[in-house]
Amino acid sequence: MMPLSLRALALLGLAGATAAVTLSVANTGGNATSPYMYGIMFEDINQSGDGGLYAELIRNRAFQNGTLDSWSAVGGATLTLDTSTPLSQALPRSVKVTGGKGTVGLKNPGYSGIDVKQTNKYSGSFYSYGAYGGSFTVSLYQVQSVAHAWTQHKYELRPIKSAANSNNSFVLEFHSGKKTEFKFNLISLFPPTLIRERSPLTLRDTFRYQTYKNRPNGMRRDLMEKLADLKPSFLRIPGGNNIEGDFFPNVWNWTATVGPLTDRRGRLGTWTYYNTDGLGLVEYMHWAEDHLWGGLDSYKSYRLRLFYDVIKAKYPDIFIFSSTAEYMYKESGRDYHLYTRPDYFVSQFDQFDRWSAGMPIIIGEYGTIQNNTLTGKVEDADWNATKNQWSNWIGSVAEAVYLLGAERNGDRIWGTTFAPLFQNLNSYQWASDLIAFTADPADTTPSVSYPIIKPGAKAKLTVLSADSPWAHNTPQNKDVVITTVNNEVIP
Ligand SMILES: *[C@@H]1O[C@H](CO)[C@@H](O)[C@H](O)[C@H]1NC(C)=O
Ligand SMILES: *[C@@H]1O[C@H](CO)[C@@H](O)[C@H](O)[C@H]1NC(C)=O
Ligand SMILES: *[C@@H]1O[C@H](CO)[C@@H](O)[C@H](O)[C@H]1NC(C)=O
Ligand SMILES: *[C@@H]1O[C@H](CO)[C@@H](O)[C@H](O)[C@H]1NC(C)=O
Ligand SMILES: *[C@@H]1O[C@H](CO)[C@@H](O)[C@H](O)[C@H]1NC(C)=O
Ligand SMILES: *[C@@H]1O[C@H](CO)[C@@H](O)[C@H](O)[C@H]1NC(C)=O
Ligand SMILES: CC(=O)N[C@H]1CO[C@H](CO)[C@@H](O)[C@@H]1O
Repeated sequence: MMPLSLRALALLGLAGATAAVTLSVANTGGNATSPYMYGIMFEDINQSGDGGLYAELIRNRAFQNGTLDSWSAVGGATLTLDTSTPLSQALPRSVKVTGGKGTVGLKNPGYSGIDVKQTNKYSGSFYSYGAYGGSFTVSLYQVQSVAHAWTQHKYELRPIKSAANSNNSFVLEFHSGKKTEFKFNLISLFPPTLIRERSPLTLRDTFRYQTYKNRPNGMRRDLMEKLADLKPSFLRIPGGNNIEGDFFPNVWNWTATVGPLTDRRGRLGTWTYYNTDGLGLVEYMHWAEDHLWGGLDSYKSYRLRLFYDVIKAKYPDIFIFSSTAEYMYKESGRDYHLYTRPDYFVSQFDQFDRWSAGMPIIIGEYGTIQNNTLTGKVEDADWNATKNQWSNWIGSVAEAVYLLGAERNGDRIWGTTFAPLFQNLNSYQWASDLIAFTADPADTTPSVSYPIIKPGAKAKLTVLSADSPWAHNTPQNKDVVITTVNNEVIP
């Protein structure tokens, strides 16, 4: 852990030569800070899970929402949804390909495209039903597809050249012959396995864009590396509103998100689209193992009372946070959210000083969503007005001030997570977000709120001493100039 003095120097810069801050730092006394201060919050909103972090490249791979959305026919064939021969109980629908002449098949554009580079090697699989002795061209290989059973086929793809951009589709084709009916399900494609690239200049090898830690059914490597770089101390999953669904049968039900993909029926999430649940509890647990040394389980509070006693009786070590700041039950912690304007964040620097001590609070969602008012009046966000599309420095620095106000209340604040985590630039409802991305990893870009979190998360304070510039006893009228110091080139 970095001692306070170094950290203070890293965060406190001088605004030119106009303001000087003299720090004298005592290394005794002071209040302990929370070891969990900087975490991450993930919610599948606007394709940040399916189509984002979850590395599956095929959209609507198993027709879970009951439509053929994203699929189109090739070679004059007809595509229909078929339920006569379920692949499994969880995946009852498949696509039936009929008619057409010569080479027929089906096509999928992925989630706003598929990144195709010559150096990549992809791996995938699909199930087929129907007698066939020919070859499918996804890659060339002989298949043994049989008449009255589902057969799984695994394949690898190695592009012969790179595409100009990531607006590419996946096509699965075969020769129609006399066969008039053929079914497919769980048509899946994952990013390359291991890619080694040698730089012609440095002759150094780099490995890139396989699934993170090379896990099957894994996560996008570029996005996970951005998260790992934050050294988060906890992970808040799976939401956000998305844990609830919009009505009861659609709640996130972890038991339906484990097991082989053929057992995952998926569900309609809160943010208008179907969640495949390929990114399920098992995958979340791997994620937690990868990044964390502490853990957090978050449950919706409307059933807090019901859940609390049952969970605590069985798992006394689990600490339970309710998902609202208004409601608390027994020893539960609270989850407080603030999406607002820069000046309002700054005005709330002392917000938690006024809350009672010893109540663990997670600031489970925060972020600047609008600019300051034109009149200069300090106002909270206007939920009727549009949100900023991008974060900006005024907002991010204001968030830093707010975080320092939280950090100095280590007896109240357990941890903080910026939200939302990801912005899929081809499809988003909420801005601004921490990390923007598209199908092409070269587009992955952290927002200016990212370097705000990184130094704090990397060099966690253990004790906030009495003479820290953001300790409680700092006179409110004393000028403290806070500038962010960012010596890193953020790609
Ligand atoms: C299925 O998904 C597509 C695209 O995500 C959407 O347009 C359609 O409304 C969904 N249909 C149902 C029945 O959920
Ligand atoms: C992607 O390609 C499709 C046609 O395959 C085209 O309609 C669409 O405009 C393209 N999108 C972009 C962003 O280039
Ligand atoms: C959750 O999923 C399991 C397994 O699919 C099922 O048995 C159970 O009824 C579901 N619970 C709810 C509340 O939907
Ligand atoms: C908010 O401020 C940023 C940075 O000054 C500016 O680029 C953006 O246009 C502003 N947004 C609105 C909605 O005024
Ligand atoms: C937002 O809109 C609602 C209903 O349209 C209205 O009642 C409310 O006063 C508006 N809020 C602001 C801040 O304008
Ligand atoms: C330590 O916490 C107490 C209680 O919140 C507060 O009164 C005191 O000023 C804090 N000390 C520092 C150095 O922040
Ligand atoms: C799939 C999905 O939720 N798409 C939404 C993402 O955000 C855009 C912009 O707000 C909406 O138009 C889409 O419906």
